[in-house]
Amino acid sequence: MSAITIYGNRESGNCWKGKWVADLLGVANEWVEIDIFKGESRTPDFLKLNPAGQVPVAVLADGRTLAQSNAIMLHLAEGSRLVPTDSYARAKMYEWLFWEQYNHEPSVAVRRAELKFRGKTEETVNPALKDRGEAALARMELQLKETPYLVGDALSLADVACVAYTRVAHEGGFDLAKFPAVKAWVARVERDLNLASAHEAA
Ligand SMILES: N[C@@H](CCC(=O)N[C@@H](CS)C(=O)NCC(=O)O)C(=O)O
Repeated sequence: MSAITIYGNRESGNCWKGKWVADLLGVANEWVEIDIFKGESRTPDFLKLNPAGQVPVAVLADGRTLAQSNAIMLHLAEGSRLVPTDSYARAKMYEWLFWEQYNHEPSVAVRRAELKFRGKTEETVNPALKDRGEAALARMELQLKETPYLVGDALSLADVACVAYTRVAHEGGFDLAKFPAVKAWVARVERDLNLASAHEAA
């Protein structure tokens, strides 16, 4: 695949996903930092790239644009080892991708954003986010007690999507010690993606 440009924010797990996949698969990529806290994702120029006003956005070599972190990963990883060839395994990967966006990110990532960037405290943050986030981590624990990766024995986009905010879950007040299989999987996937441990860096 030819080079892509990723418009992203360095604090955003959604933005890391496409960068990690491009790096792992050897797709040349350029990163353009967008300061979402200063409104740079709402300027007229940015809205031409993504009318939804969100990062990440990928711009392909021919100028076409693509938003939504999981769509960007899927485009980059088409035909690669990160997408299972077996149709059932591939559908299980999609199951995790959709689940991540509806159940995991809206609790684990949002609680982190509230505490880390929006000035909320353990006292003022929406109390429902903790229960919902822990339920999401428990769902992953159930699977990862059975298999080393979310879909069987091999790394797939399901792992890349779900690890993005799980590896920084402690910044949202979640304790991965309660989810030992998830904790071991985070270390495994970080190794596979050639990432330094986010937990130790914290
Ligand atoms: N479902 C989208 C979510 C994108 C998203 O929420 N982006 C956030 C950063 S993580 C953003 O751009 N926020 C700034 C804004 O909405 O103005 C994806 O997976 O790409």
